[in-house]
Amino acid sequence: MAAQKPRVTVTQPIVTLPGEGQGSVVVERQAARTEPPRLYQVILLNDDYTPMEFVVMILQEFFNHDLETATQIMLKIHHEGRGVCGVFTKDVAATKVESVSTAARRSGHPLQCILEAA
Ligand code: TYC
Repeated sequence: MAAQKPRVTVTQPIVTLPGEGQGSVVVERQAARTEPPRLYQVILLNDDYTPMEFVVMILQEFFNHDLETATQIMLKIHHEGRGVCGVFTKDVAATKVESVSTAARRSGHPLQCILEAA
């Protein structure tokens, strides 16, 4: 796996020791700069077997879409082969993929759910 880019930049305190300056110690602390978290799309893939109603239920239950939006997303996947269910931080996106995949397997459907960097 590729190395993660560090997301927190911490600037070290600057210390001036006695004898180097005016005989006093100066500590400057600069605020840590936190970059926003990377985001990941959770994507559903089309297949020929999973019932449309099951996909709509998944979009409502796991991604909090209303019935109309869930139906539109399901139809987009059905026609175009894939569709975005939502965008999340990595841990949340990975948990969604796991939960959807488990629910699909339990119901005997081949529905595929993946994540992609946004
Ligand atoms: N193509 C499926 C059918 O005709 C419906 C479907 C939609 C399946 C979206 C998967 O991610 C999916 N029953």
